[in-house]
Amino acid sequence: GHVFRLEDYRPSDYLILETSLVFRLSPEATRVTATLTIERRDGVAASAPLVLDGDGLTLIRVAIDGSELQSTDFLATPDQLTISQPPAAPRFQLLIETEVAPAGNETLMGLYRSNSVYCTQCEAEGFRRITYFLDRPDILSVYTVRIEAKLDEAPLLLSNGNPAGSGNLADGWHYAVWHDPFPKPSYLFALVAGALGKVADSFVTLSGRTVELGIYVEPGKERLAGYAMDALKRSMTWDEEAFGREYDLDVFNIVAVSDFNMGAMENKGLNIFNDKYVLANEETATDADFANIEAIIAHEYFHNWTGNRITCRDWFQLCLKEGLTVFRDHEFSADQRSRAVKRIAEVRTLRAHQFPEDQGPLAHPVRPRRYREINNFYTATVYEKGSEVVRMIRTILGDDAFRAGMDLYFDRHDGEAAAIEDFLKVFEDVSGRDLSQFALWYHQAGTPNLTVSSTHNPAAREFTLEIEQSVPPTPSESRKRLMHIPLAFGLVGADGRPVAYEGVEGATVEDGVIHIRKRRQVVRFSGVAERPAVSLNRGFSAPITLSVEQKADDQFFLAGHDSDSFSRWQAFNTLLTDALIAAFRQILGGREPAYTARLTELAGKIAGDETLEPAYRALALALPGEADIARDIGKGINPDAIFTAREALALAIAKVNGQAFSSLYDRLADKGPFSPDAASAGRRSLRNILLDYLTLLPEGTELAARHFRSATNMTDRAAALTVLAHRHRGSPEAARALADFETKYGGDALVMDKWFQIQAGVPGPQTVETVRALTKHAGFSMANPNRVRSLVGTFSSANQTGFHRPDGEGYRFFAETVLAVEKRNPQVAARLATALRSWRSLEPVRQAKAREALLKIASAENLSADLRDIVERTLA
Ligand code: B3K
Ligand code: ZN
Repeated sequence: GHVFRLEDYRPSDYLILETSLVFRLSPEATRVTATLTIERRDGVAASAPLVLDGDGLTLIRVAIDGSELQSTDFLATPDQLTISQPPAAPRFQLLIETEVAPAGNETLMGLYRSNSVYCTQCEAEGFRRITYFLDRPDILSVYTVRIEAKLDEAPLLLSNGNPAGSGNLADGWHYAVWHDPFPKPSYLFALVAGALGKVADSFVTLSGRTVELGIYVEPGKERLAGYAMDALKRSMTWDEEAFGREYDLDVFNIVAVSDFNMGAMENKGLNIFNDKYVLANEETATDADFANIEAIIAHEYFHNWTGNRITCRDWFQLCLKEGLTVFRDHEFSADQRSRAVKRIAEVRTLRAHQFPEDQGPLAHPVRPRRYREINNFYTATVYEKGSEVVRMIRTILGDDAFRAGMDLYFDRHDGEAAAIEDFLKVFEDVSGRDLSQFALWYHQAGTPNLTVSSTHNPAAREFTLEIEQSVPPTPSESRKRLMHIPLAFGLVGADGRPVAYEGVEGATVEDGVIHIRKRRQVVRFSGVAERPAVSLNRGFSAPITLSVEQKADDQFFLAGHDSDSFSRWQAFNTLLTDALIAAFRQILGGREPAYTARLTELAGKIAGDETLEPAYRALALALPGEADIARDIGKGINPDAIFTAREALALAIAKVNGQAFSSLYDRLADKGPFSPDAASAGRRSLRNILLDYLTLLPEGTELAARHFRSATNMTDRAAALTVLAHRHRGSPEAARALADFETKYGGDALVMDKWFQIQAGVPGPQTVETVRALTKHAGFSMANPNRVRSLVGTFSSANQTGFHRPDGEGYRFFAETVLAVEKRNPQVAARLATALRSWRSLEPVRQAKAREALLKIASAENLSADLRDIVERTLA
């Protein structure tokens, strides 16, 4: 396949100032007439050919300025339309008529049908599946869209912008016209047509304009859209308050569809969502679902400024909109919920998804320099690490200068397609700082590591930190440059208070942040009489790994007393991880794993500490996941030994704290009506993690079954079902609960996803057979991304012992399934295939089997560009 390179960017010879589209919708043969106002860029020779992108298109006709072109005037293939001699005039009108078949489109890119609703997905390069176009994000055009459809088939006709007329046509057809005054790139185009139910509301902006809000869902599901609407209005208010950003059209619409390749899409004024991130009530959605809905509604809405008003010059700049918008949605959730809890959750996600990416064969910089298939770069690195980089800019500049920089960014680049350099420049301009070393965070892949050791000299009253940075090699980047790492820290005294110091040498230290810029820095704090415990990377100020020589006493002390709540959580989490890794080694050495009472008792103390929020306590009690432990071990991974170590620690904690956990569990029972708010969700999460421990003790199965039966919301019901299916697998109680759940929710595909997911996650060698059987279940479909991700995605990326079965059966099933999915939907298949990216860290037997599976995929015939790219990079 062709490799696209950042350095090859050049502006196009032609611009498309205006785009008028007429759709005559029909499932098998939709006619699309595009009339494009084309302008030759200044200085471009009149002889420059006009080359438009297409993808699988059928051309009907082409005309320029009203006259039909003869077949000798152009060259059309399904993937390109070339007009080798455009008119000499600098501006002309090009008319293109194409025909597309939405009904058979299972790629879910371009125009397709989901539950007989016509909808579109154009990012990144789907618009070229609708008409020939300069399908690149730096071509900004003003769109007018007329949609014609049969009234009974599609009573609702939506596109971007504001409504601009509608009416009836002959033979039971009707039409609607939409006009979007804001020039936009083609990837933000959207169309929806069908029979949908509507939830309506309105919002008055800061300057007093009224915006009509609509959320469209499958008819009959309107009552499930209330939470999403509430989240939307809160997002609109928040963006005005936090960033001074007001909404700019008369209407804002959201449509929920059942077949969608990712979470949602920020099309201008017409966001299209995976219905999983819209539909919710207590009966069908867990607290995690509510939190995701809130975050994704906010994320897509925030794109209106970061992505739509200011878009990307080219796809290498994807993080310009994605990293920044993730940062914005993180801040929104932190403000709406608990900042401390949110931060811990973010870091857990980053470590679970981005760290393994950055440490494996698919590692790439936040701003990549090359790609073969852009859809494979919507990654945790671009999104999550991209967000961390924006956060570091704020840490370095401080809140006020950061906000001033953002204001300048909106001011300076509104209406433009910008690059990362433009983004960094506004912060340099407002602060006078030099961010050139910092910019490496965008350009260099890999997770930096800091090795830290400390000494205290009481006689000299000096405390010294020795800090050394390294950045591991990543694919095609073997030599790394030194980074600028903002390391937030605290020196904590025996009373838990900050230890004062008089002076500091060896690094710039500002506002509790050490600026690491060199390979090795010795930071000396003078006037320090007592030896402090050192709390490092507070608030996770930098997305790095730390190797700290720390006394266990200090670590225990920080786990109980660090005033930075993130670092306090981290201290306990590190103690747990260290103990689990030691146990893993004991198990491999044929010994029984052993855990100290000091550790298991601390778990009890945290659980019962009423000064801490319940959600925080729940996060502390959640043991590091099997994959987290594997990542920290690094190589020679035997997932079965990790599983055994982790189960033994859970049991040890349960045994020591059984009584206390049990009475806390009783006290936390929900009283009163359900509320999805963060505090109530936090209490449920603490109670459900206590359940998890308690069911390891005698009569645990009965307790879990009772929890399941008495649950009055999906959070508790799904938690109990998980415990039963995972910890009490094979028990009659587990079988009964699974059957009950299926009977009750068999008709609700989104709820059944949880049922697939829970069974796909059951640890142990038998699960591959269960999952294989479930692919034949009536509720399962290889064509629906949510089903595939729930069953096959969960099995391959969240079931360590099941997927990594030593005989390779998990991998064989995986290879077959990836290839089956690929036939319909290459994008989803490629994403699924990343589950094997860490294959080289496995012990040799599994490693060989995993490689066989990858080779099997690689050698399949007619492999899509999407899947080929992932598999070849993974094997390289
Ligand atoms: N921008 C979209 C993602 C598009 C993915 C294309 N393969 C959703 C989002 O990040 O908001
Ligand atoms: Zn986004």
